[in-house]
Amino acid sequence: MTASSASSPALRLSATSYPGAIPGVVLPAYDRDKVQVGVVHLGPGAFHRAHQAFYFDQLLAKDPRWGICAVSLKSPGVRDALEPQDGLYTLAQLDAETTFRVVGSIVEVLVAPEDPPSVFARLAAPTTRLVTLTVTEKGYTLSAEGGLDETHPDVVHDLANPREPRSAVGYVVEGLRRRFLAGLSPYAVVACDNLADNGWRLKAAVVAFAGKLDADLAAWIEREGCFPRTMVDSITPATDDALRARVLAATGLEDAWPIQREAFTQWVVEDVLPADAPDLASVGVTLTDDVRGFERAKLRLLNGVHSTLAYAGILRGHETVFEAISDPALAALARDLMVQDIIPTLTAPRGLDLAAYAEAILARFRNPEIRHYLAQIAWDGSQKLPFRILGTLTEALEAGRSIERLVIPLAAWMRFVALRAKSGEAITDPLGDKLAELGVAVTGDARTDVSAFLALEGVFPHALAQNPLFVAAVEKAYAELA
Ligand code: CS2
Repeated sequence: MTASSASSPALRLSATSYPGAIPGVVLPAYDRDKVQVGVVHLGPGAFHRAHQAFYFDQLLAKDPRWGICAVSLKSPGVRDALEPQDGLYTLAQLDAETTFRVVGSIVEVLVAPEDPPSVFARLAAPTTRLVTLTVTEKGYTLSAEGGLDETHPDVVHDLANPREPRSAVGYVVEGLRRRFLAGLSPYAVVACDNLADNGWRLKAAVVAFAGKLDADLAAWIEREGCFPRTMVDSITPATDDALRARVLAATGLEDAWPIQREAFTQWVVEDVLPADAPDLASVGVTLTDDVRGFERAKLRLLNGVHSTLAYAGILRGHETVFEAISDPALAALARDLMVQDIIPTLTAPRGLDLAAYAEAILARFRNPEIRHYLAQIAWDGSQKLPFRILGTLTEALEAGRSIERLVIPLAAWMRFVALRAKSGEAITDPLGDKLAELGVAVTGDARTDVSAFLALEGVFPHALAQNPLFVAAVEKAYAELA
């Protein structure tokens, strides 16, 4: 390296600079100028860029129709980072083998609140065949009972102002309304978040929302709408400066927002997509009529145990998943939960050996190449725990099995909330204010503390919160975590 190149600032990743990336970096294997938008994605956070955008990046090498218009529903951060990079970003796969890939599938980034008409135009375009979503659990605006939460402030707003929506459901409905009026077929809506029966729940919420505006529209969506259920999986820790530096060193190009993930990635989609949908199977997506089996197994084994490690791990002073799973007590808890408590509630999809699957998940948690912060997984506990733990727990109760271990993540979450609140740290959760209040007020007395948490609106279904066996088990676990 010459003295001048050592001191000159690095080139920023962009359409003109990327061909000059350090050899070995995987580059788009297609002409980006020929890519058309066929997919609108709502919520282009790290997971979307690690996962669905990676599959479309491979698909574009075979078929240029499936470029992505990424729509941020709230903040301009992704657009501000990616626009100067012509939508390009680096995906670092950090595992036994490390690879760096420049992903080119996002060809447009819109910030919905700044420009709703452009979002509607994309949604209503005949060429748009797929709308995918990663808006996290809370983005589905569902009630604890699972239907559309009509009291949610964004839903209330969107029903009053359907042409200026804020919520994902509001956008999906307005886009569908325009297609309905134009005599177009609906786009397929592919929910890619960790919710049990994600597509079904979304469809029910969309139909309920549309029904408040126009009964014909609701009937059309009910009849013609395609909302496959999916399972998505790839461990994607948040981006940090260490990753930015690593990506710069490996590619020779500066990237304002690279993404990191493990090598493992899986996307299972219910096999109901229309014939003119992209050929996802050709890039490794599993299309199946048994998505439920895959989705339950992943949500309960991986995410359920992730949340357990997050809360119990933080209480034991750990920072990352790797540290937590290296703690023998937590490793034993994780394995016992999987083998003794969760697997008995699952029905294995054809070809999946649940015991081997659980072991493979534990091995992924032991990946030393990534620092996956427990604090990141701990976010939004009020939204995640119902899907990750309460389903397993309710079924165990119904079957008369022990729930002794299954209540540990719940009790650990309560202790975590109290710890954060009492030290004045923010709790990242849609119920954050309420949780902070509760956490400050708890006294350590298991009976009163647990009863205050179980009374939280929208987290614990009423019947469960009233079940004496459940209440006693949570109290015991809570007392033991003192
Ligand atoms: C994690 C998930 O942050 C979390 O809550 O449990 O993001 C998890 O890493 C992914 O679902 C893995 O596919």
